[in-house]
Amino acid sequence: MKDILTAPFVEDMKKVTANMYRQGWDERNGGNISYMLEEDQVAEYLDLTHVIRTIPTGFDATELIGKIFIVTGTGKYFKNVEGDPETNLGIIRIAADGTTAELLWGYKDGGRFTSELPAHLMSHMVRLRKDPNHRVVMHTHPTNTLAMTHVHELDEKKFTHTIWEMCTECIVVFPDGIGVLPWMVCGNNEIGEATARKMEEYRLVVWGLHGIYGAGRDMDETFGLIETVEKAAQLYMLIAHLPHVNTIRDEELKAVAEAFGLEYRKDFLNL
Ligand code: 2HA
Ligand code: ZN
Repeated sequence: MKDILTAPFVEDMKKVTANMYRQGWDERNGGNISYMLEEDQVAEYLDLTHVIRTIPTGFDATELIGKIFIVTGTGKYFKNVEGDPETNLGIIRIAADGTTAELLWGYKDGGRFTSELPAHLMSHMVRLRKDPNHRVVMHTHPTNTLAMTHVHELDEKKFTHTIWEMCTECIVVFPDGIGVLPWMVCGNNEIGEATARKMEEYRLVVWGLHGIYGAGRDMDETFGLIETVEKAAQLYMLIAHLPHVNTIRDEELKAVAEAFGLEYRKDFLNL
């Protein structure tokens, strides 16, 4: 059996949490990540018949029975993952009842998965139906994106349009746009269900006055989606109060999307 601390999926979690912390997006215990792993991949490092303990999830994830995820721990700080992955991360498998998580590794201090597990697993279910190669759900509190939700209408069409308008490549990175939820209580099944409903249409979901969710096939893609929104939101916060002399017009956004042969939210442009 190989040493799990050398596993590429543990390395991926260490690198991305450290990077997100350095961006200033994940203060204290802010943010959480879940990454679906292949059984074969995990079997190189862990005895899959050995369950350390079971933890109820509080919701039904029948579609994910047998699936294995590496997930950040509740109350844990992104800044500490790199130095002590076994305390700050856990590897769980959804048990045969669909409502229990079997802990295979991690949460060494008796901890458990993120309080946002409902939003994560419900989003995984929806995204896997859309794309069998989907693997990662990421939640974080990017500063400018969050600032923008204080001063911009929380309307999906208007929010996406403003972000697309900020830099030419936004429409190329997320032609499917950005879903937006109003402020809601976090950490429960209700916000999980609302997030997953948005994931039917979008790989990005903004939680008003809280943060953002991204979904993708790997860490780079998912981080890249969020990073691109955050860059555009930063531009918006830099220019919103200044006279706008130049802008990318809707015909130009359409021209970029067409030049890249993309299916995009045509109804989000005013043409
Ligand atoms: O895990 O970000 O939304 C802390 C959070 C909850
Ligand atoms: Zn949060």
